[in-house]
Amino acid sequence: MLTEKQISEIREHLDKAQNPLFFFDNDADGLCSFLLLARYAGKGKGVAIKSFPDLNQSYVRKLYELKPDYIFVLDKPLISKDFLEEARKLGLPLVWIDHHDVEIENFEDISYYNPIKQEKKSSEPVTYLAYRVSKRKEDIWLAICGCIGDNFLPDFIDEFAKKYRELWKQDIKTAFQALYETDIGKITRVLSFALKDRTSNVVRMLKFLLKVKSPREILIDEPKNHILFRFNQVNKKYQKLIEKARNFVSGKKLIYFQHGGDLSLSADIANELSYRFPGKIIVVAYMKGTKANLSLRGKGVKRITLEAIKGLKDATGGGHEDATGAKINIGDLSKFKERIEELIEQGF
Ligand SMILES: [Mn+2]
Repeated sequence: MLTEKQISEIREHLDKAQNPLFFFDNDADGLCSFLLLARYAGKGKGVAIKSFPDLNQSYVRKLYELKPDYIFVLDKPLISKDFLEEARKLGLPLVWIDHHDVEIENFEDISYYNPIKQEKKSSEPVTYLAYRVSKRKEDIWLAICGCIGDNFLPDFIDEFAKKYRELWKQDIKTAFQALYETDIGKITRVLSFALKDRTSNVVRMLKFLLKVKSPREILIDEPKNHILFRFNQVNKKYQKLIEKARNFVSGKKLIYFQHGGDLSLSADIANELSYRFPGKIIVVAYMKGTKANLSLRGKGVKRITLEAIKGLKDATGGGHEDATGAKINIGDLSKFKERIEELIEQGF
């Protein structure tokens, strides 16, 4: 948990910035963190980060294009050296808010906030921290979206449920239950899928979401609602993949599924499988070019992930205790899968 002092420091940075640029992870938590902070500040631009695992050098050009006076990086565990150097060269203050369990170098000129540094068991998503910073009650629904998208049910859930009864259901006990069974969950999935669109459409979506007054607007089924239109497009592909993935469920503890195509849906598929099939270890691979992007879910899956990528060439991986991502060469995929099977067998 960040202290009140840290929260007000972040607020001060936002107040000071004239033209902040927010780089955020390309998922519901990243997006909602950005929206909460930018809606509070009433200024600034957002860029979704598609590079993995780090915010890489390809984003340097955004600094020249958008000419910010402040950089905020949200929900991203790593920033490449080149990017940091460039930000430094331009004299831009950098505020980095994250919640992944990573060791990062201590740079004096970077304001780094991560609740895990105080308390290993901390698991609040960045959205939760951003909501503590912004404290805008009218944005509570965005705070809920970012939190449940990251499998976290925040302490202000009852307040939300009271205010938006029609977006909630009785007897919701877990974050993922909310994600898959309620209308606020559907809104979260809409936001997440709408990020998987052409850059120009994403920019348009961000503009809309910076202004939108009510969550209900997102679910209005009309032609000009491009966000919902995109969701329905992606969701069609997604549902087919989920159906396929279900065929790989067996008596074994591991559910392994891989897919290709133009859209990476591995994190979304892995999340839903982990909800539908509790107690399993889930591995979903998205194959693109020579690389496989992996999403893993399950109890203690971080240890398994790190062990399984050991020694594989150019492999990276990490994340949270029970939810990780990794990137490996496709040539190593079958070895990786074998290792995972062995590790599960050994009760690693
Ligand atoms: Mn994220």
